[in-house]
Amino acid sequence: MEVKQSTCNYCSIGCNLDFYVEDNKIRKIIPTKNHTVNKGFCCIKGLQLNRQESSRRLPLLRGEDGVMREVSWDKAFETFSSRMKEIQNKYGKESVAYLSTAQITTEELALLGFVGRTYMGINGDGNTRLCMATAAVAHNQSFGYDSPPYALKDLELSDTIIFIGANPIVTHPVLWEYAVRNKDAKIISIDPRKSETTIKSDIWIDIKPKSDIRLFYTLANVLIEKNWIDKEYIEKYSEDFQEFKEHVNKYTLDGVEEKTGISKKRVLELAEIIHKGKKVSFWWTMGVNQGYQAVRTAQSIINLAVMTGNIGREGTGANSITGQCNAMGSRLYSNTTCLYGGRNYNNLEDRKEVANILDIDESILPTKPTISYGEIIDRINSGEIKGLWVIATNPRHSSSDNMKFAKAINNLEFLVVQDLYDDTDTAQHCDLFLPSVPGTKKQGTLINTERRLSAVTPVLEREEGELSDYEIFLGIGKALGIEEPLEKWNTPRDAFELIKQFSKGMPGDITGVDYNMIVNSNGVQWPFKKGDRLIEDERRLFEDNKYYTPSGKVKFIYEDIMEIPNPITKEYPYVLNTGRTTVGQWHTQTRTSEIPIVEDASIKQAHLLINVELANQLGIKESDKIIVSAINGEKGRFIAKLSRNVKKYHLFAPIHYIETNALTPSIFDTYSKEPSYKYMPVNIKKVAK
Ligand SMILES: Nc1nc2c(c(=O)[nH]1)N[C@H]1C(S)=C(S)[C@@H](COP(=O)(O)OP(=O)(O)OC[C@H]3O[C@@H](n4cnc5c(=O)[nH]c(N)nc54)[C@H](O)[C@@H]3O)O[C@H]1N2
Ligand SMILES: Nc1nc2c(c(=O)[nH]1)N[C@H]1C(S)=C(S)[C@@H](COP(=O)(O)OP(=O)(O)OC[C@H]3O[C@@H](n4cnc5c(=O)[nH]c(N)nc54)[C@H](O)[C@@H]3O)O[C@H]1N2
Ligand code: SF4
Ligand SMILES: [Mo]
Repeated sequence: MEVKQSTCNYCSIGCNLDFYVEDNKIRKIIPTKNHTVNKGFCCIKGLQLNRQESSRRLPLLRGEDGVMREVSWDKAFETFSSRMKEIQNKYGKESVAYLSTAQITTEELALLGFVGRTYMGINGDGNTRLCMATAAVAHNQSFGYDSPPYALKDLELSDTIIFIGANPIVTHPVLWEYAVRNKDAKIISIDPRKSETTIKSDIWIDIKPKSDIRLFYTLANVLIEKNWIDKEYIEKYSEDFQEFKEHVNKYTLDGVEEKTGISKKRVLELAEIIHKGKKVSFWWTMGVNQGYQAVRTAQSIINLAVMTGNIGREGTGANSITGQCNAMGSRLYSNTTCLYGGRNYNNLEDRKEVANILDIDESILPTKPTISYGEIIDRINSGEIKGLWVIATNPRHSSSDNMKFAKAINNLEFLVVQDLYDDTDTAQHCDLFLPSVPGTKKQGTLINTERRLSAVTPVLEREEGELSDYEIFLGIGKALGIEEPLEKWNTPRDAFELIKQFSKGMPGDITGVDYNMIVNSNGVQWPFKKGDRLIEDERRLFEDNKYYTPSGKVKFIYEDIMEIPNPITKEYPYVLNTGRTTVGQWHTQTRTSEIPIVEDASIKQAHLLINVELANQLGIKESDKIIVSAINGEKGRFIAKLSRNVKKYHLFAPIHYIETNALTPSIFDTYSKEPSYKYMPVNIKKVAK
């Protein structure tokens, strides 16, 4: 049997797996032994990647009778091109847009950004906006570049690990293993819900939802008052600390309990734990990123790490954990929110350099970042956008306030969906369906949560007619008439070479990475410049205390705390929280519902965790049918699951069911435009029998 090593394309850990292949079938999958990242461990999703198969080989086109019929790839590309051009000619260039993903390879994202943003001249945003936009903006503003600073190994080296709005036991099980291997560390989990991770932590800080920023400003104030700060570090390597100090002065211990639910005593204890820790690391995910004041909350964590000197050393860091397999590839190389490589659309030098590399005229590069995911949906509903291309994401299910997307579908003249499956909640409504092969038949690069480039290697041969997303983008590009400029993009390997050139001189410089270095290997973290030698397998940033800001210093960034924009009311007295619930289920379940062992263990219907006491008060029993109504006017049917792990005022719905996002708000962070998925006033009612 042949054995081929490749990278799992579900979550951002980027586990490496050995695929045992015979007769073009995957017979067995085993986590790669001794791999730096997953050390012979992985989760159920990686072990079942053999189940991932496209539902069809050829595209489907909706006929005038409304029926979808198979067509040739040539016909599909030609139809895409003519329909999109027709719409652009009639309503203007920006009447077409795309929504993409962080679940395809970096090479594919770069090519999509070239065809879509540069040549079609359209807006295109990724589901990364729903996920990592907050961390990206926080990093850019504070560090001067979108740069998660850590190595996963820092979890093993830390003496105090603080998880904030992160549930890695469910969402990043391999990352949790790093924390578990560290027998000496104190683990603290800050989450309004008693999650799987808080149960296993030493301390649960049961914070009121969306009050993290208040807790962190108060902690900063206490640490300053007690002189528990690293003055030398602050003075030498940071800027704007004085102003920050004055800012947090007003966030005293008085009132902290009312705002955060955490008593003065516990805040003091937490301050002392941070002070006494020699290597304190902070790890945050969606409980922070998805909020109306999320960027400033993320920065309040960065500020704590910097002021206590817990950054740039082993076991420390203000560390944002990414979500999807290629969040970092999408953030830096999709040509959507920044020009390739984290460059600036307005910087003439950057523009010239990228145009040179691509051998095109600088003037055809986009001149500004894309409008956001939410704005694209709004513009469909206002009639400005008429053509939409959806790639490897399922917005009918996953977008916030998702009935808005349902309405948008009706407003579109042409909807194209490019996915593995033709029956996703979004694909069911499309006019043209473009099937891509799964990751097991692709070649390219993923960039994991610790900035590690790792190869996706085709473990299976493709059958006749099967195309990868890369080839679909090429096919579309050629049908649009982009011939010569695409000659530089013939293969994913060509794209990889272009990506390397985009990175030159940037903080994420990878000019020293030869593609062969990331195949059958431990991968390579960025930066890795030409001439660099791989001495250490696991590296963190800022060990030299130099940041990527113009001054070279890390910036203290802060702001007055906002009032909750959608507070609870008498009519909607409970807060709805949402998130992941099982290791086996992945987002909208299109992929993981293929896995029998996951299906057998999953609850089939949308359900809601309700505090036992509250349920008693409302006369709701286990598995009763209930109606949840939200302040946006939407309603949904759920099954009640009684739990002692949620507070009385707080309800929790898994995101894996389409009903949940009918109830999430159209409220976004000011700077990142990431949706505030985890806070929505709702009410519940038992369905009369
Ligand atoms: N099995 C599985 N794994 C996954 C995924 C999946 O779908 N399934 N998705 C992947 C992706 S793309 C992502 S982005 C990650 C997400 O990974 P996580 O962020 O770990 O997952 P979530 O469940 O969305 O949210 C984490 C926690 O935030 C808490 N929270 C809610 N509001 C607040 C608040 O105001 N403050 C604080 N401190 N906490 C709050 C929730 O109660 C929840 O326990 O998971 C990745 N891994
Ligand atoms: N209420 C609530 N909603 C949320 C969140 C939350 O915490 N709460 N989290 C948000 C976050 S962080 C995220 S990341 C989003 C995720 O939301 P989505 O991106 O909509 O979720 P997925 O189910 O992963 O959808 C990915 C799609 O890509 C397809 N696909 C997989 N591989 C490939 C490929 O190689 N090529 C192509 N063409 N298609 C492929 C899959 O079949 C699937 O249909 O959900 C967001 N929605
Ligand atoms: S989903 Fe994440 S943890 Fe599970 S095997 Fe894949 S990369 Fe590893
Ligand atoms: Mo995500």
